[in-house]
Amino acid sequence: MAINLTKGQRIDLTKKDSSGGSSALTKFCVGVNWGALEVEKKKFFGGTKKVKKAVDLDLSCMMVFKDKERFDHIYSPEYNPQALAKIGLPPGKLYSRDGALQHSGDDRTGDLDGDDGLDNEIISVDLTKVNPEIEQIFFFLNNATNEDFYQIPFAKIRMYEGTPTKVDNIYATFDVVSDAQYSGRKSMIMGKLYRKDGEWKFNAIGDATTDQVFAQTMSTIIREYA
Ligand SMILES: [Ca+2]
Ligand SMILES: [Ca+2]
Repeated sequence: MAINLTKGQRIDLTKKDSSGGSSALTKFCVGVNWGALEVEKKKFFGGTKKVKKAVDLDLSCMMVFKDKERFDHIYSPEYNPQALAKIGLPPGKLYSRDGALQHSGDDRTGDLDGDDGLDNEIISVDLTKVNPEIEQIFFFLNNATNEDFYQIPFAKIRMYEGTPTKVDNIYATFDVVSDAQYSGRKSMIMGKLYRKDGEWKFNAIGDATTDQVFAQTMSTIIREYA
């Protein structure tokens, strides 16, 4: 049964097999599923009607090396490379340099017709391929549109075995928008994978930050979490 994560919870990445033993969870997906907004719009001849409004959440990832001076990143290649260069950031890409993590691509609307049960942005992880000098992998979420997380009808994070198009076994889930701390916030640090005594573990950080754009979230991670 899937673990229902609460903010700040730390878990081992082990799974029970059918014979009662346990093994390390090394290949899995981290996915985010979210819904578009429904807003009231004034009709021309009076009255209102409900219309859908796209919500563009961006799932990104930052990998921190042992020395905390070198990093690798996954964020949208659609972010303006000139604007990134001005603040010292490399262009976006959808994979990690070691090939261990791969992003499914930018979803810019969320579910327009209600919860489809599928994740809108997914990062596939293979811990066996992670560069041995990388010790922390942060997952974070930014809203590229204007709403705060609390207004979004649903936003759920989960870790599961399978592929971006096929969910085999849900390992852990984390419900983002049910918490009032997300009111007024457009950025959150979801959690981190980290090495401890040679084993990978996960910390469901779940902190909303006051950052407005993803680059600020990255510096918050380096400054306060790495
Ligand atoms: Ca997006
Ligand atoms: Ca969905």
